[in-house]
Amino acid sequence: MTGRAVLLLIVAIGLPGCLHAAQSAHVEASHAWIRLLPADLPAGGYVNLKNDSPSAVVLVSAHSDTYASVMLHQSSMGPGGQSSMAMIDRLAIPPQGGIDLAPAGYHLMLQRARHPLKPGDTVDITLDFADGSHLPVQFLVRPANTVE
Ligand SMILES: [Cu+2]
Repeated sequence: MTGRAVLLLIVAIGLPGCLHAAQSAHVEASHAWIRLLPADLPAGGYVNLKNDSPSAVVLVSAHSDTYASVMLHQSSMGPGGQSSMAMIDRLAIPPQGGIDLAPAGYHLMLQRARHPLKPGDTVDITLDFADGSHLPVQFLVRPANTVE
């Protein structure tokens, strides 16, 4: 079987689970990962998002069966060089453009894991957009000292 055939097969098998919600046709997610922190510390979720449509797509929330709380956050550097973060309620992905959720910038703040996680695990997180569409994304759990 060629690589392309395998990919098509995976897509075909994956489809039935998505039929209950309109899947975003225009946003593509890649490089999705979670920085796992010790104990019960909140973990950061990162992903590169690309929008191939002629209009902006707005990310408004995300949810997961694995975490009781998933929030959109933005980290920023204060005047004293202190890093802080704030909740945001929308994040626009420009038309024919992209936005990266990455350390020290936009991220998903993941809190209260419902079961213990370890590096190498995968976590399903669904991104919710303002137009009512959703995008399920599989995030790879990576260790706290991961350098990006
Ligand atoms: Cu945060």
